[in-house]
Amino acid sequence: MTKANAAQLPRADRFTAFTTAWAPRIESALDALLPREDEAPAELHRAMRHAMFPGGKRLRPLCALVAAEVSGGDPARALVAASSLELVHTYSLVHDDLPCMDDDALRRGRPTCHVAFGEATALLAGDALLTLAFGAVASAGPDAVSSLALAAGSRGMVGGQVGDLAAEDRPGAVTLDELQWIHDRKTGALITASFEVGLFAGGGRREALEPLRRYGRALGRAFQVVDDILDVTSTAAELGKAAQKDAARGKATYPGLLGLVESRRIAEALATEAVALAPVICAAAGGAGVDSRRGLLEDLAQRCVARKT
Ligand code: GRG
Repeated sequence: MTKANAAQLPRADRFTAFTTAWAPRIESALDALLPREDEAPAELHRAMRHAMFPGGKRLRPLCALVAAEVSGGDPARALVAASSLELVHTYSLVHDDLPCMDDDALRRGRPTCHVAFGEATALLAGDALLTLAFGAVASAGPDAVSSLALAAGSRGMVGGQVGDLAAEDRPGAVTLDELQWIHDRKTGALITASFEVGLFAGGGRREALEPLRRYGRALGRAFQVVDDILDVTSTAAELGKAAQKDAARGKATYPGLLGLVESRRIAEALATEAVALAPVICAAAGGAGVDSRRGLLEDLAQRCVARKT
């Protein structure tokens, strides 16, 4: 989408229009990155593709491309690095679904990777997706690689997953602060890194980095609170994954601790916090098209809380 086109759209449509323009390019970039199904070892490559296509919302690569755009960089330059975020995210879903973790049979409306290919192949498909991600993000340079490594590792997503599993052993005893600690790592770290990687890869203005990080943290928190809410209020058919699973596993969640109404209020407050950062990010990035870029960030935040899947 050109800046001229974006400026003519009603503000609430900007993230939708951005997604319409970029989602097919994300699919093509992922398709080009993944080995073909007939390349040996074919079973492993089939499993990787099963996990990756058809995808989900592709939120993390879209966040990276939004970051490139709003920081004054070039989203096209960021496309391969943006795809690395989806590779890491999809690996985490494959491993998260394994019997030793959440033990789920449905993901993105299809049998989970281990149900379709067996546990060993699913484990290795996750490993291979993670490794592929680092090859892809390398195109954006050392800052992007460091950002992704920190977010994906024991100080980020994997650390959050450990906290999440440990919390299952003491249902009812997890505090709100502990829950936020888990969410910030399990979900928030990769979402925040998406904005960092997008700025680095797209060649955006470094002045926008810190406010974009703060935006990413608020968005990541809002996203996981909504995930907790949807687990209670939606069906598996709507989500394409198991529903009503958190309570059954004794997981600590926002609705479990605070109820649905208060959880919804918190998600909206977090989106408002992110929206308030939009003008700060655009001012730090400088350049033309501020209204359009601000609208893109505002709409992305609002879409994350209004989402149904
Ligand atoms: C290293 C053995 C090993 C396991 C790692 C890191 C990990 C397991 C799990 C990550 C934790 C995780 C899956 C967090 C949940 C985050 C979340 C809200 C996932 C759903 O994301 P969406 O809604 O999914 O963006 P789609 O399908 O749309 O991409």
